Amino acid sequence: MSLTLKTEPVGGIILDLDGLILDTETLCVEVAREVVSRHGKQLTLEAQRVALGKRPLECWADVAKVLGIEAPAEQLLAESEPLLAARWSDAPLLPGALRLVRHLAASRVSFGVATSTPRSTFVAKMSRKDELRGLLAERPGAVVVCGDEVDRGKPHPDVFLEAARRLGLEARRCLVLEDAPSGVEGAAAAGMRVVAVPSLVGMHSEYGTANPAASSGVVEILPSLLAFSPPTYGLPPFTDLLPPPAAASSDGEGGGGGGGGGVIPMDRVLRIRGKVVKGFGRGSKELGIPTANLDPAAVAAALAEAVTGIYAGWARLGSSPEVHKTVLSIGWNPFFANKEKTLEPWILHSFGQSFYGETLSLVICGYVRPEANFSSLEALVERIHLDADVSRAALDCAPLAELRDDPFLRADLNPGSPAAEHSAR
Ligand code: ADP
Ligand code: RBF
Ligand code: MG
Repeated sequence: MSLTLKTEPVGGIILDLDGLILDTETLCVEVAREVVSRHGKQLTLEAQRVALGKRPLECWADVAKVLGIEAPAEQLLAESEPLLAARWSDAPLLPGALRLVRHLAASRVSFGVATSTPRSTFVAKMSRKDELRGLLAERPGAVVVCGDEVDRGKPHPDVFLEAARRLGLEARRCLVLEDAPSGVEGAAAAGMRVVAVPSLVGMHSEYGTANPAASSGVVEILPSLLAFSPPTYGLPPFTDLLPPPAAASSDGEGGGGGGGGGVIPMDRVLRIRGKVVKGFGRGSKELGIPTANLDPAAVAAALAEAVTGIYAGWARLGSSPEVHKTVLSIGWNPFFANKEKTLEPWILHSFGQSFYGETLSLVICGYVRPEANFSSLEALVERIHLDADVSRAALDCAPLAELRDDPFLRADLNPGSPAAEHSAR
């Protein structure tokens, strides 16, 4: 993998749809489980991996081959279609997707979509996504190339080459954003550079030396679209970062990694309430940074929904009226190579004593940066302090500042109150 821009400036962006913009993978996996179980099989990760990103019939051919199902792919596809048709419009947007598309449109960067999805399914997927549909498909000059509009599907380059042609761009000036190995391979075969944003846990290794075909065009691997920074490719920076550049303190440089030095306000705020439990016991001891671990049941939904990274938010402990700023990490803590995904808030307040067993309420509203590895404990600690600085400043800015008064934090802590709750702002 090379981080150089290579020779050509980026002239435009080609986006994949499924697994990059829309979380259709969860839905497809559920339906695929149901269909293969009718044929006496269990869906494996390997079957998911090979099928990912391809056109529907080719997905089923791969799944049948990997699992040894004798029924023809056409039949499996026909079985899956009614199960999926009713659900396409429910597929959630992935974190950072709408923000990126809004930004590309507003800053007049050429962009289009190259998807394996057939046109009729694309329409179904967009049916309740009015803003996204407007930006992707209904804007003057919009380019959406669907899987049934080209001869060969991914991992062939056809869909990408057609998107470039319609955008009026040479392949070498296109940057492709893709989650699936088949898509990365197709984009590389088209002679394009690729930012890989893996959608399946553990797929990072796909883009290393283990799979050269899927790696040749990869210039960067990101945990989510929230970590994408357009200036890396000579494109205009996001304008929603907090604190706004003019208001940033002079010593705040290097704070955020979420696209260039600031905190990204989240479209979907996460609200969590749970009891504080014992963690790894190394926060205070090894780092001098205590992190309050919550009861696993209380954080399960947030762990499933949130992409890994460092976040900012508001915290309230027990029935105390005070609401404090907090910074937290959600992920695998690469420095410590944890085996479980955790959510660990460092509350930016001196309590003077521990508070195990108390109820902690959290409103998580800003994305700071992706998780990282560090060459030393000192470097990790220094970075966490920078995260705290940038989060403190960002939480003083609208729209994060208002969330200090979020009703979820104000709710009286009676036994009937929900343990966790998610809602759009
Ligand atoms: P553990 O691994 O058990 O979580 P830590 O060393 O990370 O232990 O310390 C976290 C504990 O320290 C919390 O559960 C809480 O009881 C206490 N604590 C004290 N001050 C803070 C703070 N500002 N933020 C988070 N936890 C704190
Ligand atoms: N651990 C990492 O391995 N990489 C990180 O980038 C990282 N960032 C963190 C940022 C914040 C704000 C906090 C509170 C923790 C972070 N940690 C990170 C987690 C740290 O390793 C964790 O608190 C310890 O493992 C203690 O359990
Ligand atoms: Mg801890």
